[in-house]
Amino acid sequence: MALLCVPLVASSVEKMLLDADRAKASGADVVELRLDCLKNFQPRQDLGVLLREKKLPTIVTYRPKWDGGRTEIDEQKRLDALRLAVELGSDYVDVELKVADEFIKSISEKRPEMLKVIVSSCNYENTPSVEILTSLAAKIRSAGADIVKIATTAKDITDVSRVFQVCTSCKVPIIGLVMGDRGVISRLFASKFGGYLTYAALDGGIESAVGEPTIKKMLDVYNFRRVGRDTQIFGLIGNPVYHSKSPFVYNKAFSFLGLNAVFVHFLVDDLPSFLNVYSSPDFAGFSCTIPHKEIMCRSCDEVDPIAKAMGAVNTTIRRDGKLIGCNTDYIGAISAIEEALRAANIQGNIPGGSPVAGKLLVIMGAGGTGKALSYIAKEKGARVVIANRTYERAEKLAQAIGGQAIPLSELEDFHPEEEMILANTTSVGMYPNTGVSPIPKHALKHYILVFDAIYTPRDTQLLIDAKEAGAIIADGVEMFLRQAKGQIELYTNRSPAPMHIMEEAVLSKD
Ligand code: NAP
Ligand code: DHK
Repeated sequence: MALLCVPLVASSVEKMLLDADRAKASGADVVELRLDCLKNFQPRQDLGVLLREKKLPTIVTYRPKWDGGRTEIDEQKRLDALRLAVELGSDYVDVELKVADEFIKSISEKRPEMLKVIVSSCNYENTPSVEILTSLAAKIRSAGADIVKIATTAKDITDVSRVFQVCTSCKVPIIGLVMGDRGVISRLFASKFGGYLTYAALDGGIESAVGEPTIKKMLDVYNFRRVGRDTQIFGLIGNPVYHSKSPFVYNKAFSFLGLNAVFVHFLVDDLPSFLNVYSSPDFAGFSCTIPHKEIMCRSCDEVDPIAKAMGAVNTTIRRDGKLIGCNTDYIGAISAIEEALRAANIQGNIPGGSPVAGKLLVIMGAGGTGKALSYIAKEKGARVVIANRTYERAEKLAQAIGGQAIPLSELEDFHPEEEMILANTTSVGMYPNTGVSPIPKHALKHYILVFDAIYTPRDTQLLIDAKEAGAIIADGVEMFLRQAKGQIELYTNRSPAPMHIMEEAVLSKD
């Protein structure tokens, strides 16, 4: 299992010691002293205190400015400080490949038995080919590394697969890290693909490298300690995607069910390329969100007939080497709306049928969720109007389901009837752009019920306005739980899904 290391990047020794205590309390296995972050660093005095007080195995790193370090440092003084760290009992030192040979020779006389030298190579531009990375690992090894460290930068999430390949085949301990918000899975899956150690920030906003999740997220959201070589991987594909609570909620369900599985965020730019690269059985299934549901429908090997009719897939499972697509959004959305109408004793015009039957349902949005909801609402007897920013998409969807289209910009003056139902399936009002609504508040008085698919935040501006306008509201958390039920039962092959665990998780403030 990979070790979890927290880099300490404080500018004073006192703060670094406090952070070291917090890192231990947060569950770190190792801390890294980034000496280049210290202001007025006094090697003998400061290293003496930092290493005498150490409560966890410690890596001493003194990154030079020419390799991404924070301060200009005289090279000899820098290497002297690293040699002093060895003398004072550091468990590891991290030294750059460029100076590794000279440094390792210089400590050979008085090298403590327990010391491990990490020889690192950082690429802040890109992630080279497997061939280049493999020869780099060999070069680092021949420089005398006890632990090979290769850090690269992700331009696309598929870059990480090359570092996974190198880690899996490396014959000595290796740290493989891909920096950037498209490289996060290199940290989450370090234990699965043979990494010796990975890094996590102590607090948000003080990452030592871009895209470095906090240790709390690694442990509480991504179940880092439960990931091993045989762990099944699931995740949500999207862009944006880090707003989603699915990983937090689904990993609670996996843990409750005792499954060796993990669910993560996949920040994906190009869906076909992602699916082509991460096509092994290890990648057991994907949820899908903005903006990939329609492309996912065309990318699966087989698609459930309802999802195919909608042209949107939000759920995929790998079976016998095939990616099977279906849709749980439609059940999630329509049942949230129907539940709210029934709770208000509002019936439809078909005895015993859906309360939306006969009603005019105005759907804002013509993307994956808009398609799913309009399809099922029509099936249930509602009259559907599609309002969308890109009018052509509204027209195309309205034609497909036998409804009416209207430009979103004209919706505020659209009220042919009273007692209409309004549904938002646009991403307007979703974190981090909260406080905005896709429709002016004054238009809401014409609606008996307003639904918002967005669930981060739960109380969107649209729902706040709708409540004040006196409408019944149905929120995205209700939809999330209903669509999640179907996904969890599919991913775990267990039924019913542990809804009490999932509801507690989605409503928790974490
Ligand atoms: P999608 O396929 O990308 O569709 C996005 C829709 O939003 C499109 O109709 C798009 O209009 C519209 N849109 C985006 N930005 C806009 C803007 N600035 N002004 C007006 N319209 C805008 O996304 P999706 O997968 O359907 O998801 C849509 C939303 O529903 C997301 O917020 C997602 O988180 C949420 N959702 C929640 C759940 C849940 O479980 N609660 C489930 C599914 C979806 P154009 O066609 O003009 O681009
Ligand atoms: C959002 C969607 O669009 C759903 O279809 C997914 C996901 C869940 C989310 O976690 O935000 O199934």
